[in-house]
Amino acid sequence: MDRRQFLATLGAAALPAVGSANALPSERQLRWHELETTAFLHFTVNTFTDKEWGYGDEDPAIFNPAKFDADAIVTTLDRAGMRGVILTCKHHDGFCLWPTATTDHSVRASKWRDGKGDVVREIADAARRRGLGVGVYLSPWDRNNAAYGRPEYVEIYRRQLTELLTRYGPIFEVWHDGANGGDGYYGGAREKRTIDRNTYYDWPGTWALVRKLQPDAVIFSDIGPDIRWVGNEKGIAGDPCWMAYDPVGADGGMAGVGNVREKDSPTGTRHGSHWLPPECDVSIRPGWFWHERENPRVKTTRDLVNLYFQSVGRGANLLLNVPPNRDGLLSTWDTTPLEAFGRWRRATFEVNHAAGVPLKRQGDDFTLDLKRPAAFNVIRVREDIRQGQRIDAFTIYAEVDGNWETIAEATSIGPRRLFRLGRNVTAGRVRLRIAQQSAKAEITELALFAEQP
Ligand code: FUL
Repeated sequence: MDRRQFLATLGAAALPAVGSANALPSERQLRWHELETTAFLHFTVNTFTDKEWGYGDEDPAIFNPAKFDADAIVTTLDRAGMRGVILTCKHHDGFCLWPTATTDHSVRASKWRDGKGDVVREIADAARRRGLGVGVYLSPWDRNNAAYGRPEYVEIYRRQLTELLTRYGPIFEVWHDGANGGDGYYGGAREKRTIDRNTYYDWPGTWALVRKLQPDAVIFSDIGPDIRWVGNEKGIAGDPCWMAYDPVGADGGMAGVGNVREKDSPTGTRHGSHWLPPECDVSIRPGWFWHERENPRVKTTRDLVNLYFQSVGRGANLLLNVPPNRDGLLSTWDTTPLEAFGRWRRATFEVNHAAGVPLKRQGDDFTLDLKRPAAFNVIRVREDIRQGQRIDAFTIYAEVDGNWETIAEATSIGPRRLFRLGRNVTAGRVRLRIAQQSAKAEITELALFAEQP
């Protein structure tokens, strides 16, 4: 079964007719769009060895985050406005952060909590206590496992996934990265193992397992089937940003996980046949794991705000990585800009000057009549994505002192589009005019905010 055949098994809600110019989102994708920002936690033996990719021969005893506090971590993420948390349950080094029955290479063999701990459980419970979704990252590439490269490993991978999807309650997202194969420890073989990225893992079989165990979870990979990689690790979506995407492989052939022409991914495919919205994964630090030397290089609040506009502001979701340190806590280097980002968001989006004001439609014009002029410098627009992404171009005008001025102009909207005007506009009437659309579109929100410091 290839990707197209697999997608065909998902049913009508997830899949418009192949070749349709108007791909539609599934209910699980619609729920995901509402999250806007989620957090990534990269945490494993690498945190203790100062590596980004562990070889697979790490002694599990080194994993000992003595002050690990899932509630403290999740509280910070919540304050930053993150609505979900995706944990690296297993990275390429193969060390499992939960007591799996599939390998001895896990927290069970560590010193942490005398081998009785379970990082996945503690993060999942803490996330649920604060109302955040729980997601799992399970690296397909496993540099520890002796069976890697043989068919048995794919069965082990699925058993690991089954444990994660049956023991920890509802999972909102399952994340499969595209780094695959190469040299590793592999149970002591210490050799290079190459796999065929398109066939080895039988991804459709794994996705079917996820659907069976967690039907509400979205599945992320370079090619979906629900959420696509945005094609860069900078946290930046394309402009325009189309939710539909028909990926092709790096060489122009069939696409697969770890085999996609990434320059197409930020923008997607206008009139593509599948709704496959982008997720922008980026780390708050240069690396994905915590390294002391990178402490002074943590992104600033200003960087995070810019990223928010370049990802969420273009209709994508932002997946921001914040790596716990060797104590098992987030460092104040990270929590300070994160909490400030959260404050900025709450303050900026608290007052919508258009709240309660009807958005009147006349032809392709949507007008807000504020009665009393309001000052704003951020605009949020949404189109009704339940009927697909229909708008190709639009302009926003404001009536300032009796004159209509153009204040913003863009192409795609989708689930949302944010504008940072860079100046304050005081207007009594604001109008959005659709300049081009593939079918009659509906604007569901035109909101006006004043950015707070
Ligand atoms: C990639 C991995 O190789 C990186 O280490 C990181 O986990 C990133 C999110 O995905 O494929």
